Amino acid sequence: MEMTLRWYGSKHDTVTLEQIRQIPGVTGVITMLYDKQPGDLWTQEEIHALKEEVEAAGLHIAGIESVNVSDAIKAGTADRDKDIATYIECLRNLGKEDIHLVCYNFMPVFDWTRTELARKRADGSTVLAYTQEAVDNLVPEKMFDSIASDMNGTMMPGWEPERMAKVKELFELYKNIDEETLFNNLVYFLKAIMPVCNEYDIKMAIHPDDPAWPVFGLPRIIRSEEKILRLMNAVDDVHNGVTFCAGSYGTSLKNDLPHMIRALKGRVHFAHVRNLKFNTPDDFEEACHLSSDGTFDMYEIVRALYETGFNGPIRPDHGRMIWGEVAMPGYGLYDRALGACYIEGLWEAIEKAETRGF
Ligand code: DNO
Repeated sequence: MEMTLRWYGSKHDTVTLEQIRQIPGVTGVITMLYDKQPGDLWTQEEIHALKEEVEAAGLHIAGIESVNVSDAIKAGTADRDKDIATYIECLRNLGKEDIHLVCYNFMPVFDWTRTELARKRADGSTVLAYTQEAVDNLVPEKMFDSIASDMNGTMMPGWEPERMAKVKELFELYKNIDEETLFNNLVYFLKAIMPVCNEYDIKMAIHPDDPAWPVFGLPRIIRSEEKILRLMNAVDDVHNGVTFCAGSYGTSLKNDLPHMIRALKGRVHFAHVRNLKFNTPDDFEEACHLSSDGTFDMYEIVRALYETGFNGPIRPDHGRMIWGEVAMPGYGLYDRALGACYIEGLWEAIEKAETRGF
């Protein structure tokens, strides 16, 4: 595995490449062209410039999160083939720049959904949190306003103001799309892009729906072992793979995370490792990465990755806001750096126990 950190680019991130380089064990970043809208072309020159900037800081691009998929592709409208052609061009340009991992999601309208971005915990840190009750009491158009004020002056991924201005229109677009149609649209998209992925050895890694159930009546299809395996079988190519996001699949306590990792052996290309603390099954908050602080057994999650031969990038995921840091909620430096070291410690202990035979 390679330890990495997500970085939003020098224009948007409060964390610098120089700081990332000093986190023990971190050698790569997961990044993107943050100003691109879904459906935009990423030129080779733009990708090259980003790559040079990262490499000048002594790091490398370990993967892209995300080349976002347009609503035309997700909803299967008349424009989808045009957008797929552009997506293929983006992949080709990434491949030419020697980038071989692309994370994406297939969630309609909203990317990940949290109802609080700064819930205060007993130790004074603040974290992202979710309660089903809050979602049930909110009209979808107000969702953006309700979180915009907590973004600490940053732009949250998946919550770009341009997109949110069109929320009503987007809901209209998905009015007649059920889970089966969305699934078929995803398969259509994957089948169309597999040739370029094979040509350039680009591993596509779908991010699960977060939370792992339908919100605001929108269909959500990547949320359980059964559903993700169905997708793996529908397009049975190693380039059709998975971002195993523990915190997203883990929102449903029915998901047995280590079991899922084992079931997906060979298809997990990227891992987001983080912990959640459930107060009730409908109310959870994002803990620090340690097992003892949350609900998941992080040792078992890392062990399942190790035992299935996972050799892609891992990134610590959302961190708490601690030590007075002001950053994009979930994406500050300090707590994610602590998370990276903790995961590295687990990995080293598991690896040494395995190779030394105790
Ligand atoms: C949130 C992230 C997601 C993720 C996308 C992948 O913090 O995990 O926004 O990057 O769903 O496309």
